[in-house]
Amino acid sequence: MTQTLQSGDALIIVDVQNDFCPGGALPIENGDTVIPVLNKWIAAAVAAGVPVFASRDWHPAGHVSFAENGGPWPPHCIQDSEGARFHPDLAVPDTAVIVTKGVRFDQDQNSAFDETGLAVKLRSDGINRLFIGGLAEDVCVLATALEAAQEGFEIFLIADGVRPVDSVGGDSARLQMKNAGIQFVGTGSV
Ligand code: VGL
Ligand code: ZN
Repeated sequence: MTQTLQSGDALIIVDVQNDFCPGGALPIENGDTVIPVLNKWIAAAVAAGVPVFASRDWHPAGHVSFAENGGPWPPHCIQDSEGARFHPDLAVPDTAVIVTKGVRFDQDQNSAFDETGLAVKLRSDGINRLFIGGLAEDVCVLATALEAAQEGFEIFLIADGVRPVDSVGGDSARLQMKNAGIQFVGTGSV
């Protein structure tokens, strides 16, 4: 499917941080391969005047989602650490709006819409279509895309700009997104 970015669109880049890439604390296999793909979308968005939002997982030390506290994950994306930085190859534009999540002490926030006010911000900016890519497809991308769809936005998943923590989870995530009416786009046309 080909899609052209236009007024009323936003590009949402989810959690392309060092800890989710090879060598990081919670590495996703080939996680860094989304970067050249998403850089093309970022360039197209900037050229079209379409706003770019970049979310980041930004946990306090000893977060509830860490195994030391009975959570599912190894410690990762600790606030201000090297692992929490956007991958250096990701071309985050100066104009990007950063969405910080995972800061709550009492529970995790996988979705970039979870108590961040992002839906209100996008609506007040006149946005109705979202193009979403990043990491991980079966965790934070999934949660973000599903909540965005629930919020009434038209969603396009950048299918070659996402990678899952595990491939079974990735298949399940695609099915859930498809069932939620989310469309899938490739990068050939951008
Ligand atoms: C994520 C696992 C734990 C993600 C965040 O960004 O997909 N995955 N925290
Ligand atoms: Zn996390």
